[in-house]
This record gives sequence, C-alpha cells and structure tokens, in this order.
Amino acid sequence: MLKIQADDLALFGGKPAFDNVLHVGRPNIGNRQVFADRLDDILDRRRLTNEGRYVREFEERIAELIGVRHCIAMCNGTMALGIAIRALELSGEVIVPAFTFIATAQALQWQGITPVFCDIDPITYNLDPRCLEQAITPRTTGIIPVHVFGRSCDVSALTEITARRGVKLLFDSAHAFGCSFQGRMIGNFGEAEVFSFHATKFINSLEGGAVVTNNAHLAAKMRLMKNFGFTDYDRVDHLGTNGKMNEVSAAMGLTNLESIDEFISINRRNHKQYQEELAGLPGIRIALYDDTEQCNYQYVVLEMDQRISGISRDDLMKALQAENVLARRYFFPGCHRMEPYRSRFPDLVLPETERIAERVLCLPTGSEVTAEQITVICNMIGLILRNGVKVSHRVGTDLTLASPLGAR
Ligand code: T4K
Repeated sequence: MLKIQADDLALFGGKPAFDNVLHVGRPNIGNRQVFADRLDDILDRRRLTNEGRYVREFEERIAELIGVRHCIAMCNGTMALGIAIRALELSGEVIVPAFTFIATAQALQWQGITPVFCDIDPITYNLDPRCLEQAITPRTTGIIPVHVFGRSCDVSALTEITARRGVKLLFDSAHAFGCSFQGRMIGNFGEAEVFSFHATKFINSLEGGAVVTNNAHLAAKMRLMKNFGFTDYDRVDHLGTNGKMNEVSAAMGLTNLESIDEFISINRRNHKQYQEELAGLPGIRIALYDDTEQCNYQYVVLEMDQRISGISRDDLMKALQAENVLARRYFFPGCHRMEPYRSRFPDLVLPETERIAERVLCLPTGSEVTAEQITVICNMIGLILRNGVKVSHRVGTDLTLASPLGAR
C-alpha cells in the first residue's frame, strides 16, 4: 500500500510497509532442481572437497566467461585476497582505498602488511589515481584498488602508474564479476584479480571466492598455496594454507552462473526503476553504471546531498528501517575509521571518502525484490523527504532507532 501522509510512516505509528524485512544482499538462487541434483551427485560420489569435479568445472566456466587463462576457486574472497597477496610477495606498505569492505585492508594486515589508505574519486567512488601517486613511498610494494559496487576503476591510469613506479597491481574485484572495462572483462587486469562469491554477491557459491590471472607461474603458485603446498601425496614444496572451495559451494556457484543473464537483467531492471521513480526528488541521485560496458548492476546506491534533501542519510535510513527496509550504508565510516586503523592513524583525513561515506545508502535489489516493492520503497523515500524536518525530529528522539542493527 502506498503511503500518503507523514502519519502513515511507521515512525509515526503507521503499519510498517513490509511485514518481512527487505534486505540488501538477499541471495540470488538459480535453478533449485539443478542444484539439488548436483547435491545428490556429490553425496552419491562422496567427493565433498579437495579438487572435486564441480570445483574444476566452476573454475573452467569462470575462466571461459572472463576470457582469462587461469582461475583458482577458493573458500571465500578474503582468503583469495590473502593468498594472492602472499603469492605476489607483497610486504611493507600496500595502498588501498578506505572506501571498501574491511576485508580489503584486513587481508593485508593479517599478514603484517600495512594498508596505506588513499582517497577516492567522488564520481566513481574508486581509488583516485592522482592521490595514489603521492601515497607511493620506498616501502610500497603494491596497490589493491577495488572496483567499488562493480564500477570499474581507471584501470589504464592505475596500470601506467604501477608499471612506472615498479609496484605490483592486484585488483579486489569482489563486486565486479561479470563487468568490463573498455570492453574487456574485469579479471584480465593487473597481476591478478580477486572475486567474491559470498551469499550476498550477485553470483554466490554460499561462501566462496576466486583469483583469476593470465600469469601461469602465479596461478601454479596460488594453486599450491591454497592446498597446503602439496605437490604430491606426502610431499609439500611450498608454504600453504587451506583455501579450498568445497564441492557444494562449487555446485551452487555453477548453478547460479547458469542464471547469470537472468540475474543481470533483473538487477538492471530494478536499477532503472529506482532511477525513474526517484527522479526529481531533491538532493538525491542513483549512482549510474556505464551502459556501454558490461555491468552486473548488483548495487542500487542512492547518494544524497543533505543540504538539498533537507534530511540526513542516516535519518532516511532509520525511517526506512522502521518500514522494514534494511537499507545499508556501505562503506561507512571508511576502513580508516575502524580498528586497528582508527587508533593507528588518528589524524588521517580522506575528504572524499568521508564525504561519500556520509552520503550513500544501498537499497534492496536482486531477484527477491519485486517491482511493486520498489515502487513502495520509492514512494516512502519521497514521503520521508517531504516530511524531512518531522522525520529527523522523531528519529532524533527515539532511542530504539539508535543502532542500524536494531532492524535486523
Ligand atoms: N572485498 C570487498 C570489496 C568486499 O565487498 C568483500 C565482501 C570482500 C572483499 C570479502 O569477500 P568474502 O570474504 O566475504 O567472500 C557483506 C558480506 O558478508 C561480504 O561478503 C561483502 N563483501 C559485504 C559488502 O557485505 P555484511 O557484514 O554487510 O553482511 P550481512 O551479514 O549484514 O549481510 C548483508 C545482508 O544480506 C543482510 O541484511 C542479510 C542479507 N543476507 C545475508 C546472508 C549472508 C541474506 O539475506 N542471506 C544470507 O545468507 O557483509
């Protein structure tokens, strides 16, 4: 039901717009029967993990889709990042954006490497190549840019700078599976690129990740490293760990991959609908994708300018959460404002990162969200904005709305 006046909002005693919570990152699920058949096959054959046939097939399909020579599937994106970092022998300092999921920084810190945070471009939200040049020091061994929300970094500039300055380039492409840069699929750039297939990602393998590369030597090294360094029964030739993907995850990944076109078209349709239905609201815009590239459209990111909208992003988020719309402020407050970095770099200021982290809000999309639900969400955003002063006052005085986790 569309809400017409402020009193209809849940904040003011109206019935929440949705009985069940609408999430950002609700998993897309492909053909259940196909997955169930694969699951049966895994159980029948009792090959649950360690280089089973579904993992191999998943790797082949990914490599084919991206047009890259090597794909090594792993148990999650963070482990995939960690193994790639180690295989590339990064050390000392590595430059990363702070506007990313904390895993980008943690994968480095976990290995005693210092992430050096660099500011972002305010339009693309990606690492700003101009800031990067200034952040490189004699201790810098590499950079890990992130294709945030699936919109590609300025790959050409980053490639040029890293080649000229003699540092390695590894991409965190957790959001950018199925996306391209200048017509070439993400996954072909730098020394290697890392994907995440976590449940919340547009293609999921329950938990999962992969490193892709065109470098055969690097690929062989990472393949060893993710399996304890085993080169044969009873023979270890390299330091390693357990980064393996299991067969059930691979079966889920494969099944979902078979629906990739459908998922993209749903995401694209949702994105367009939000864009159209929110058009004209003051101080609000939906971050655009470049339609001339391949995009997965997996995030609908609303950016708001409080000076024009008259209400803060956080107040809008709380008002939506009261309606059971669990909008998320990825990536607030920025990695540099989280521990251990907040304490280590208390004076670090990244103006664009901080400005964008205060302004963006991710809205529910994916195959679980219907067109009718999107219309209701857009209608509520309009109503909330039109009653900004009243909503902000209410939010400011209601302690139950203090934590975004309260709405889970
Ligand atoms: N690099 C980047 C740039 C990343 O964004 C990520 C992960 C990584 C590296 C590391 O990759 P992984 O090691 O995760 O493979 C979520 C995801 O857990 C995380 O994978 C993702 N990025 C990040 C952006 O989002 P949270 O802490 O927001 O997750 P959570 O549990 O709050 O879930 C988000 C929403 O999805 C919830 O409202 C509930 C819903 N949900 C979640 C799960 C797991 C479901 O409906 N069903 C589910 O099964 O981090």
